[in-house]
Amino acid sequence: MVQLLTPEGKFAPSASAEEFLPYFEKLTDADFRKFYTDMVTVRRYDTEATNLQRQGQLALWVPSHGQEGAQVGSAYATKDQDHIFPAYREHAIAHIRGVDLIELIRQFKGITHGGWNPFDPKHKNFHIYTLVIGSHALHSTGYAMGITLDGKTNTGTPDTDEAVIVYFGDGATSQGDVSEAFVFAASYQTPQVFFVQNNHWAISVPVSVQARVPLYLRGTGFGIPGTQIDGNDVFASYAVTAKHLEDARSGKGPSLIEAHTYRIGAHTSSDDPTKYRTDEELQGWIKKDPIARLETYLRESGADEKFFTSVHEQAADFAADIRRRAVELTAPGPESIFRSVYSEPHPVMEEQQAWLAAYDASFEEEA
Ligand SMILES: Cc1ncc(C[n+]2csc(CCOP(=O)(O)OP(=O)(O)O)c2C)c(N)n1
Ligand SMILES: [Mg+2]
Repeated sequence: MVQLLTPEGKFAPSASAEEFLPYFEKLTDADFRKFYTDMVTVRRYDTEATNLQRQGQLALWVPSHGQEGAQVGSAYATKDQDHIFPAYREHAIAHIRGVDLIELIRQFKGITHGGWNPFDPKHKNFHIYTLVIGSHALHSTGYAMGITLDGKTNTGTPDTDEAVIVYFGDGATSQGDVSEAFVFAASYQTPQVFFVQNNHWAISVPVSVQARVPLYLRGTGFGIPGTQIDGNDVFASYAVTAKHLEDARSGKGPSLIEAHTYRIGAHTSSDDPTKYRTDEELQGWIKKDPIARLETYLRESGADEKFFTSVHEQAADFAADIRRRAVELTAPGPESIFRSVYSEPHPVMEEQQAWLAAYDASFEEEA
C-alpha cells in the first residue's frame, strides 16, 4: 500500500511510494496548507449539511466525513481539462473544481433535476452526481472513448491533453456496469483512471463479503493495472493520482486506484450504522483521520496556531454562508422540467409548457 504520511503524521514513504515521489516533490508548503484548508472546510460543510437535513431542509444527505484525504489529494491532481465523473459523496472534489457547494445542497433539497450552476451537467468538467451505483463508470468510459476519437488526448501536449477520472465505492465494483466499463476501457485503451474509494462498507455490507481479492487487483484480469493507496494520506492520494492521470493523458491506457479509507458517518442520513458495525472498528479508523495527521505534519513543519485558528474561522464562515443560502433556496417553477429536456428550444416542449401553464391557470380562474 502506497503511503507517504503515516497516521501519526510522520513523513515516511513506503517502499512502494518511490515511483510516485517525483510528483509529491513538486508540491510546496502552500499546497499542503491548501490541502488542509479544503479538508477542514469541506468537513465543516458536511456537518452543516447533515444538520440541515436533520432540521428538515434537505431530503437526504450523504456524508463525506473521513474521506477527505482521498478526495482532496486526487482532486488537486486533476487538471482543468480533465473530466470528473463523481458518485454522490465527492463533495471535496466538487469544491476544489470550483463548483459552488450550494449546488449540491440544491440537489439534496430535491429542487433540481441535476447539474451545477445551476443546470449545466458538466460545469467545471465535474459531471452530475450519480446515485445509480456504478452506472457512471460506463458513462466515463464512453466519454474517455469520445475524447480519444476527438483527438483530445495523447497529442504530446501535456498542458492540454485530456483524461477522465471516475469515482466509485467498494460496493460499486460488484456491479455489472463497472465490469463492462473495465472491458471497454481495456479494449479501447481509454485515457482513464478508475478511482475506488474503499470505505469498507456498501451500506451494511462489508467489503470483505464483496471482494475476495484486494480491490486494486479487480482490474488485473481485464488488463487494467492498479495501485493500492492509504486513502487517508492526502499526499499519497495526490502523488499516485497525478502519475496515473499523466499516464492516461500520454496514451498508456486505463488504470485503477484503490484508496483505503473509511466513512466515519452514516451511509446517508437515512442510515444507522450502529446496527451493523462496531464502535471498536470506528474508533480504530478515527485514529487514522486524514485531517489530524496532516495537522500534525504541518505543526511539525512550522505552521503556527494563527494558521489553524484562521482555517477554522474560514470554515465556520463558509458553513454559515451555505446555511443562509440553503434556507433561502426556492423550488423552480414547473417550466424548468421543459427547459431541461433539450439543450436548445424545442417546439414540442414549448407546446407542452404552454399547455401546462394554461392548465395551471384554469385553477386560478375557478378560485
Ligand atoms: C444500481 C443500484 N443498486 C442499489 C442501490 C442502493 N445503494 C445505494 S448506495 C449503495 C451502496 C454503495 O456502496 P459503495 O459503492 O461502497 O459506495 P459508498 O456509499 O460506500 O460510498 C447501494 C447498494 C443503488 N443506488 N443503485
Ligand atoms: Mg463503500
